[in-house]
Amino acid sequence: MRISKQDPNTGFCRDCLTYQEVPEHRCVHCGSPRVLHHRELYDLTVAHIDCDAFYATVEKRDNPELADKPVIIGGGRRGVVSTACYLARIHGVRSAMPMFKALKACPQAVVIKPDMEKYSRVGRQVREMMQELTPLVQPISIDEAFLELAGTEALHRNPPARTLAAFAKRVEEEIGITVSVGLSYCKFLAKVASDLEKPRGFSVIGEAEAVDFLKSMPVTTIWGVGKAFAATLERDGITMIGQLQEMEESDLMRRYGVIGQRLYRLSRGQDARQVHTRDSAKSVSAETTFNSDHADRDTLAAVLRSLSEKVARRLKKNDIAGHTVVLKLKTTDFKIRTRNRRLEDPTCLADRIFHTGLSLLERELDGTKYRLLGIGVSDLTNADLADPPDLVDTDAAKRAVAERAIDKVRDRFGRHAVETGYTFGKNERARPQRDMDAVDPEKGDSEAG
Ligand code: TTP
Ligand code: MG
Ligand code: MG
Repeated sequence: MRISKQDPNTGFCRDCLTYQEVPEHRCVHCGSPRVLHHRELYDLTVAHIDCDAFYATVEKRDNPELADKPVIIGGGRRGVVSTACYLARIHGVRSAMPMFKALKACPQAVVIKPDMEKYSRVGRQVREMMQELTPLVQPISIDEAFLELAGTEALHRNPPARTLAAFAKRVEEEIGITVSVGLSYCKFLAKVASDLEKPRGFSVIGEAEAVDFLKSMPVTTIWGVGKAFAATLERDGITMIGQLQEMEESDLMRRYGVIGQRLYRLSRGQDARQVHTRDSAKSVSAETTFNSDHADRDTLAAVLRSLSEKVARRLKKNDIAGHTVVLKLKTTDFKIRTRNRRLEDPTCLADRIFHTGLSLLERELDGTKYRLLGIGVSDLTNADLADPPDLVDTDAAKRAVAERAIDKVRDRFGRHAVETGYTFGKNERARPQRDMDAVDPEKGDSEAG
């Protein structure tokens, strides 16, 4: 489907946006080497935009003296690197590295404590600018989002590719930071593309070359395949996407369940996920008021488990997931305590909701008696980004697979066909549960997950 009258042989310069009739190496107008050419350049509409070394770039913007210095953002409570500028990365500094190790690799680095409020502000500015391109912006984190630009060419009088290049230029000029753009026909490859040429990158992956391109990439390129799951695959002799491309769908599904099906499709560049806007105003939760007050862990954990399952069931039914887990407690003197934790990835799994809720609950077990317990998730997103196979640990991944299996049994035989150790025989303790759909959780202690 042609979406523009542009000749596919025509490229354009990312610096001055001048169209280039012949695939010259440098721009005919400004001499910039940043000229884009691609057979499908004017057919592709799905973009992923990610800011370059985000926190570090913001700090460099605000202090020109740092421009030529290696900068590391981090420290604080956990003593790890949040991010490092590209100069520091040359020395091997990486996100999540312990700070002492980072400083061993790059002793001359300037270390700056994160200023989250500032980064949120800048992230919001970038997002607002994205929303001027299209209403279909799906934020993924503080510094990145997917954008669907189909149907925007009349508005911008430009094909999506050129609109995106103009956007990157505008972010540099008006906000003072840089972004990288990935353009493709699906979300998976748009995300892969945005990472290919960082910083200030603009990469295009078309339909024609997708399978070939993926063939030589490591399996970790696939969204959700992190360290733990990659190790599982490696044990089975699979390290490259090309190997997945040669496997049967049934074989992959037999080995890895639903994740196998995802591997089958993504390895072939098949990704039907749409760009969705995020509805962050709502939450899904369930709560229970007890017949008598409780302070002991076992009782509260059992109730928490069954409430988590209820929340998860509702999330799954609606194909949504929550990024933040919210625990709510009411003491005997009617004081409400809410505790939040933001997860690495959104979840729709009872197991993750429960375990996150339990760790929040355990800190409140100081002998206080509670008359109400609630659990929920907020920051709702579409379920397609939820629970990547590489959950924090392999045990959690196994429990996730088990949960999917239990869901299937329950779908067929009813909710009580399977009871877990935590809920078995304990459902009578509580009064009928009250649900609170679509309610904003009260603000409570917030902490990074
Ligand atoms: P990323 O987009 O993953 O990384 P980045 O923007 O720093 O660098 P890149 O150019 O590769 O995109 O994350 C965005 C911000 O999130 C990052 O600037 C700091 C923060 N962050 C952490 O605090 N801890 C982490 O482990 C990671 C990966 C990111
Ligand atoms: Mg980034
Ligand atoms: Mg990012």
